[in-house]
Amino acid sequence: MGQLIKVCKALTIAGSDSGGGAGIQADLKTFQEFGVYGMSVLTAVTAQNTQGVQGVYPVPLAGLEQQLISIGSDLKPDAVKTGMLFSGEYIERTAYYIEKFGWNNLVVDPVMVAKGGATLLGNEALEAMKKHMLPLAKVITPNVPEAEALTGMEITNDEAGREAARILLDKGADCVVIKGGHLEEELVTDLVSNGDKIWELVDQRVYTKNTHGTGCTLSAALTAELAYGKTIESAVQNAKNFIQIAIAHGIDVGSGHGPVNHFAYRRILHEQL
Ligand code: PXL
Repeated sequence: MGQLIKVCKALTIAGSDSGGGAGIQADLKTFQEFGVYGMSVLTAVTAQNTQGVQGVYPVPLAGLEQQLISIGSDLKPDAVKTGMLFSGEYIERTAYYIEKFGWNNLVVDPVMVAKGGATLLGNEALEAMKKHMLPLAKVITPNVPEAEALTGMEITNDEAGREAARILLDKGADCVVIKGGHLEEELVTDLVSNGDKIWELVDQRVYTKNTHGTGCTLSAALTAELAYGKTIESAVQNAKNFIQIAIAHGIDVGSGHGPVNHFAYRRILHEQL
């Protein structure tokens, strides 16, 4: 049998989470749920479970570069996302190849700290993120602490969020999604701005400890939607719907923060959960 439909392809450039909830595991699971062919370039391996991060082991720089070249010289991703990039040097090299291969359907999830506080990006890397990665981004998806780190301003209310979004657009991203999950309000409001307009995605907060992989999963869903050629407006809304259901049906494994449920959306749509 031949190919039934046009296959869309998405690439994640990120770290591995041995626990399976975040990082490339979350990204590939999410791509699969959206019916998108997933590819991965690993930056680092983390030893991790629901209790936290026990170790971070970067892939040698030459290995990172060769993976990028292997993908770029053969497979043409329709959309690309970055997650944990480990260091300023890794960011600079990754940005170089993203630009070289013309991967302009790019979602940058500026991952800095894991839940529980483990550092996934060195402090020195902040400047590299601003200088090399933000100008290439179609969408950047910081949470509030990440948006604060990238803008140098405190974000405690809607007004400040809008100002931070403006600053991030000025740094070169085409669209900014500032995720409101860290603000501890009853309604979670994500602020989206593309320069022409600002809008909000609002949903009920789900009170659960099983939220591991939330950021990775949202940005992977967004990437999958962009791989299909969806507009930013519908891509961010569909990604939000996907993550809301994934959080609401979080998986209670391990003794710490369990992962969000990557298959919940499909099972709710098509089957019983
Ligand atoms: O959610 C951020 C994140 C990204 N990438 C990897 C992670 C985590 C959080 O734990 O482990 C590999």
